[in-house]
Amino acid sequence: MKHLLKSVKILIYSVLLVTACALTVFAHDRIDHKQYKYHWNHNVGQYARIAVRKNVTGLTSAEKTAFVKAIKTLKTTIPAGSKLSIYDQFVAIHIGATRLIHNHKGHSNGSVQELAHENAAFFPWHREYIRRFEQALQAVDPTVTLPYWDWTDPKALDVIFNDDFLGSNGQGVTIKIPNQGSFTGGSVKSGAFAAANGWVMNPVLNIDQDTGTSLGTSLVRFLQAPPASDYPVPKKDVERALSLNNYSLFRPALEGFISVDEQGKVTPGGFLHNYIHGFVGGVQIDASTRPVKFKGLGTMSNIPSSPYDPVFWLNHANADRLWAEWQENGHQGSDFYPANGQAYGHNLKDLMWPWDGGMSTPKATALGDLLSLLPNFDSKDLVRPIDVLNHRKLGYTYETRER
Ligand SMILES: [Cu+2]
Repeated sequence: MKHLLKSVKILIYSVLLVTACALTVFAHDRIDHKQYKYHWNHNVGQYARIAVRKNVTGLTSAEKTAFVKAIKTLKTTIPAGSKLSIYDQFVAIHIGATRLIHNHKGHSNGSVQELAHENAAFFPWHREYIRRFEQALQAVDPTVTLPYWDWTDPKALDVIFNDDFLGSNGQGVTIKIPNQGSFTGGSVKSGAFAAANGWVMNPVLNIDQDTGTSLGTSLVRFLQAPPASDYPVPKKDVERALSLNNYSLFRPALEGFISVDEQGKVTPGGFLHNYIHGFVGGVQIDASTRPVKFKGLGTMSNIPSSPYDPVFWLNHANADRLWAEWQENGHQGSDFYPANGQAYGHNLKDLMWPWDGGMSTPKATALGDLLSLLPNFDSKDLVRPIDVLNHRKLGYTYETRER
């Protein structure tokens, strides 16, 4: 039974992840949102201080309040000429990155490509993306940094999913899972991220990639519904991923598409970062069909619009922290990132949309043209994986890297 459950888990997460990521990016080279101004520069000397990202379980209640307040400010601040708030622009960027069409010579075959997931650029793209989000938060409140969710920390659940922070599980929907019982989820009804308290998602951005239909305007969670119910993640699972020396194995292991045992045997599935998406959002299995069908239930399970659940930033800060740890533990620099042989955008010196000077464009969704919702990207705001290999040069670090 345990084995069966494990393979089901694996299948679920495979499906979940393939459909899960999308993004839209905007140039942050210089953003002027009336009272909030910030300037992006890769030169760390531009910053008065280095941002230290902390374990979420170590935040004071004042720090938690400041983080939530800064997020809510981005959600309600609409830059001049924009149809979207700053927060919604970040969501749109994530969606766009999951569905790019390349415009430039030699790559313009019209097919839709994933930039931010399922390939090498998963780590560098998200490093740049969440750092820009952190800077947007700091433009509101300079004391805020992104907390990380250490998946092996048993205390993290109570801290994160609490009405004094990111809100609790969703309510109002009961799902019956064969042999497991009944589980509750639905829209989040209390705390700062309830619709009633102003956390209303853009229905055109919150779209189900499979059906092309809108997933609505409320944050939805099915926390800890089987099969993604085990917590905490065993420390040995993380350590095993960190012990892999080859980026081409380390990346899919930590992103969570495979696990690799001590003998080097690879098992496909949904682990670590991917598992956490399903753990919060919930996934459903229809075992009566062949092949078995899997369906994401909540916001975190729909990868493209998953940044609408603020826990997204904590999950990705942890993935980034573990990449930084791996890098500083003997895998530093460009020798540990693929120079070539990957799809465009994923090689060491490829440009990553939206910081690519117009080389790629996100494909329109069934609900509309994403690009028309996004700001113009500065043609001089260019970022390649090689530019972000050293996180310290981006002006931040993790408390676990400073001990
Ligand atoms: Cu993710």
